[in-house]
Amino acid sequence: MQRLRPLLAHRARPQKGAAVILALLTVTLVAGLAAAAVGDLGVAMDQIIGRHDQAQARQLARGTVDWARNVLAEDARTTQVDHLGEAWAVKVPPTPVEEGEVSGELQDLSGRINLNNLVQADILEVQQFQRLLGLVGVSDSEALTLTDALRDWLDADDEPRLPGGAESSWYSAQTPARRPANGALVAVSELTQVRGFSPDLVARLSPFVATLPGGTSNTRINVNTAPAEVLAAAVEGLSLDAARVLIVQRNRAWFKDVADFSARLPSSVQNPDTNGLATTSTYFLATGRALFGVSMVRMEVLLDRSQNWPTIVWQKLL
Ligand SMILES: [Ca+2]
Ligand SMILES: [Ca+2]
Repeated sequence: MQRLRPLLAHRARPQKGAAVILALLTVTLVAGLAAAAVGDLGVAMDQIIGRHDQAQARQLARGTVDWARNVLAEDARTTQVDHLGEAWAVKVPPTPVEEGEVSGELQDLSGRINLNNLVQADILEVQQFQRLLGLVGVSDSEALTLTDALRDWLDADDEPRLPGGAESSWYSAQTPARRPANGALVAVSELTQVRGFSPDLVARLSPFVATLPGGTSNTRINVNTAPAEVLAAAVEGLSLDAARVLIVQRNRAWFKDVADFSARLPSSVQNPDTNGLATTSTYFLATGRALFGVSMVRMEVLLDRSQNWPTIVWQKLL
């Protein structure tokens, strides 16, 4: 019994989180439906059932995103550290509301490597990305070429880096011809446009990378939410096996701060560079799904919590 108790205490947390979230969700959705009802008055005459359901479903999906922003704001107000045992990390399962159903989840994107940071000439981030490529099975020489090509895709100029870069001279000669973005990536899927990034490689990288705006200081990697591959890529000398051990330990006791993380690294890691690391998260992807009558709506929103109230960077209706 003695040994069981801490385990049970740990398990109890997500359930409490779920209760809090469902309570918050109900409040937001009722408010959302009331707003939708008022909005309906002006267009009532030309509404057919399908369009009405579509509008209600959209409103419900928006409600789940408002809910997500509330949960994140509350979290920022009450905690200094972000980890996967917190209320925001609890998925809302399909939950009946009125004539429909909603579900949603928040994904932390600060536990990933931000591809857009590669445009800066920061050697640490370039090496982190190259280590990540190695971890998903890319050879060292190919990793160098891929990194050059990606940095050319992102940077503003049209001068190919040597030896592995590619700019408009290369892309315009392809079939079909295309142009490098010479700017930030918005979605990870855009990576397939960059020379050398096959759909298969992009699929292998996808769980570990993000395309976030903002400079390095906003997109430090949260060691409390990063998967083992990202930790191993982020810290030179940390093997994937050692990173997996750290994650098991993290599930029992979250890293209080970056110093705590450094202290718990294996002795094989000498003088870790912790500049790009954090125990807090700034960017979250909120996904809301709503069903109303005959309509289903899925909404994705990128939220920036650098101020306490999360702002919307972009939103997509799917
Ligand atoms: Ca937190
Ligand atoms: Ca360029």
